Amino acid sequence: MGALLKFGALLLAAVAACVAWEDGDVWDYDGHKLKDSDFLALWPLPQKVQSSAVSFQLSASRFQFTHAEGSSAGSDCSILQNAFRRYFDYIFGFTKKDRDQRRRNAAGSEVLELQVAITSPDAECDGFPSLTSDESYELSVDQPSAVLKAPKVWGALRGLETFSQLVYEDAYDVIAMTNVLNFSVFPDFPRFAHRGVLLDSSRHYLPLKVILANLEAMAMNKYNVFHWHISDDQSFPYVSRMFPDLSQKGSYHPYTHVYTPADVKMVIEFARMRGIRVIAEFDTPGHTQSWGFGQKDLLTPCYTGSSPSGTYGPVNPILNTTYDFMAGFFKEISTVFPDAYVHLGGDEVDFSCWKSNPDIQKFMDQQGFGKDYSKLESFYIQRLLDIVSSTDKGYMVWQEVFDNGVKLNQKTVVEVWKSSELEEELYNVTGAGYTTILSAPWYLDYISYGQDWQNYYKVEPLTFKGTDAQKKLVIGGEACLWGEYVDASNLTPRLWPRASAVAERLWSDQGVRDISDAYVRLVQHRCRMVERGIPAEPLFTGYCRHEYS
Ligand code: CP6
Repeated sequence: MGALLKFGALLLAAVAACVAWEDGDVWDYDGHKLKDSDFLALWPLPQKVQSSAVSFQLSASRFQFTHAEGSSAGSDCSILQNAFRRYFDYIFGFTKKDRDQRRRNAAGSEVLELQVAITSPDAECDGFPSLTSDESYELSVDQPSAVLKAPKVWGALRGLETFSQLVYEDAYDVIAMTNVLNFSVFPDFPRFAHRGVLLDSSRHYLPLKVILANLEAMAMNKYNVFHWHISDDQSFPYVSRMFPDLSQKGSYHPYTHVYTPADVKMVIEFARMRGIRVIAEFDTPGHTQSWGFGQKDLLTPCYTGSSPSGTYGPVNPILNTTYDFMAGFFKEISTVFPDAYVHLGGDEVDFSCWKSNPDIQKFMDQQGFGKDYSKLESFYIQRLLDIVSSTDKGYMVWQEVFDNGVKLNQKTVVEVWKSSELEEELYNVTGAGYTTILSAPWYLDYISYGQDWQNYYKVEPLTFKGTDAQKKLVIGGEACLWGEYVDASNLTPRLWPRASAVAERLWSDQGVRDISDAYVRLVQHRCRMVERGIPAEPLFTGYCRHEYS
C-alpha cells in the first residue's frame, strides 16, 4: 500500500509537496496541518489512492454536478440525476446554514463542479445492474473542475460515493463548516463482482422503510446485491398475483405485514438507482411451513405410525400438482424480479417427515432411491431447476444442492454457508466448474462482546487450495443477517458497520488488510453513516462530531 502510494506521489511531482498515505502531511487552504483522522475516511478503500498536498473548497451555493461534454448520459439519465441530488444533499447536508461566503478564499482553490463523463456509447441508464456490470470509474479532483469518468452509470455511482467521501468538514473552523477536497483517486474497480447483503423478511416482517434505508447504506458501502430471503417457515409476506392465498393466509398479517406488487417494484427501482441487484430467494423444499397455509397439498403430510399426525414437512416432491404450482409461481417471479438470477434455496431439508410418510416410501422404492432421501431432494430440485430454466432465469442455490450431486447448469451460483470444511467445499464447487459465493464467514446475526468486525475483515476468500481458474470462479460473497432475532427495531445497527468490514473485503485489493488502518477509517465511515441518517452502532468508545439524533 505505502509503496504504491509513494509511487503515485512521485508521479505527481508537479504538485508541490506531494504526500504519501501514511506518513505525509496534508494542509488545508488556510495552512492548517490536518491530522490523518480529519480526512482519511475512504471506505471501502479504492484500488489505488493518490493524494496531493492541495486541498480545495466546495460551496453549496456554487458547486454543481454536470454532464461532461461527450458523455453518453445526459439530464434524461434518471440514475445520474437522482444520484446527483442524493450526493449533493450528503455533501452539503451540514452546510444548510451556508456560512461559506465568509470563508471564500483566493481564486483557484475551489471545486465548482464535478463533471461526469460516461465513456461507452451505451451508458445503461435505463437498464438493471447485473453480474457482469462494469463498475469501474476514474476520479480526478482538481479546480475548478473535478472529473469522474466511467464506462457505465454503474461505475459513476461508485465514483460519486467516493467523491462524497472525500469531502470533510474543516477541523479548524467548526462554525464555517467548509467542505474541502484534497485527493485525486485513480482507477477504481471491485475485486469481486457479487457483493451482497442477505436480509430475512420472514422471521420478522421488515417494513419497506427499513429495507430502503439499508439499500441506501449498502450503496454507501459499494454493495451491489440485495439477497432478499423473502419467505421461510415463519411467514410468507410476498403478495403473489397468481396465488394471493400464499400471503393472505401465510403472512403474519395479510394487510400490514406483506409486500404488495407496488412495494416490490419500489424496492427494485430504489435498488436500481443505486446500482444494486435484487435477487429474491424463495427457499424450497425445506423452510416452507408458511406456504402450506395458502396452498393446499403443497407440503408433505407427516405420519405417526400409520396415520397422519396433522403436521407437515417439506414440499411434497411426489405430486404432479406440486410442479404445476411451482411452474406457475416461478413464471410470475421471473416477470416480477428483473434480475437474471433467482435464488432457489435448497438448504437444510429435514428428512424425518418424508421418512414417516408411506406414500413417499413407496415412491422412493419405485424410483430406486433406497433409503437415500437426499436422492429424493435432488429429484425435486432437478425438476424445479428445469422449471426455472424454462423461464430464462439463472439460479443460485445453497451448497447442499451441489453436495447432493444435483446436475446444475454452468452459470449456477452455489452459495457456501457452512463454515466447517469451508475450504474443501470451495475447492470442490470450483473444481466442478461452478461459480460460487461465500457467506459462511459472514453470519452477522451472530453477535458477541467486542469488535467482531475484525474477524469478518480478516477473512481472505481465496486461501483455499486450487488453480487460478478455480479461484476465478469465486465471484464474491454475502453478509447474512438472518432474522430470528432481528426486526425493524434493531436491524440497522446490528448490520452496520459490521457489514462494512465485509464490503471492504469484497471491493478492495487483496493486500488491503491492515486492521489499525481499517479501524481509523471505519470509525469515520461509521460516523458518516450516522450523519447520513443510518443508525450504525459504534465500533468502540469515542464520539461523532454529529451524533445520531
Ligand atoms: N434460515 C435458512 C436460516 C439458516 C439457513 N437457512 C441458518 C442456518 C444456520 C445458521 C444461521 C442461519 N436461519 N433458511 C442456512 C442457510 Cl448458523
